[in-house]
Amino acid sequence: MMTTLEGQLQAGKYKFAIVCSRFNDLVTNRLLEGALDCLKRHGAKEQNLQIVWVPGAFEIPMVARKVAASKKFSAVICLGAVVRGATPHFEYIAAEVTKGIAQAALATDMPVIYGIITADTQEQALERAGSKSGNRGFLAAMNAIEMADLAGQL
Ligand code: INI
Repeated sequence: MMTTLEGQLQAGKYKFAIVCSRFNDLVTNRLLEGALDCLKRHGAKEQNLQIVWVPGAFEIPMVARKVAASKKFSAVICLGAVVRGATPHFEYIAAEVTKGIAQAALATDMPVIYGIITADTQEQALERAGSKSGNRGFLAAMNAIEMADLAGQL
């Protein structure tokens, strides 16, 4: 008989850490609001939520990995905004945070969710943080709930 595994969107029994970067905080505060809104609307309890601030997206992977390795949480949600400037800085930061988040998940066997906006302009970033094109923080939290539940079944 065929069996199917999939995570349910019920957050009540899970603990979540949110690693959020302060750089571009006009955008990241909105991502954080979206993530918290999603978690609470899906039943997460306030006492089971931990927010960890870091200076910039570059710092997210190391902190996410440490938080994931503590095994105190069911999933770690990473929120940041990398906005293109006049220099190649953007490419370096975007590449490192992307690779680092994947490594944090693989190294700890823990859902570490990628809620990083990469955009050409701050306007584009804001569009993805709740103004025009949804809120990537909300979506990241939704993915975290599903993955926390799926990981529990594996
Ligand atoms: N950090 C970001 O989160 N977003 C950016 O767009 C960004 N840019 O473009 O410079 C950025 N830089 C800071 C970086 O993440 C580190 O905090 C800093 O380099 C110290 O390690």
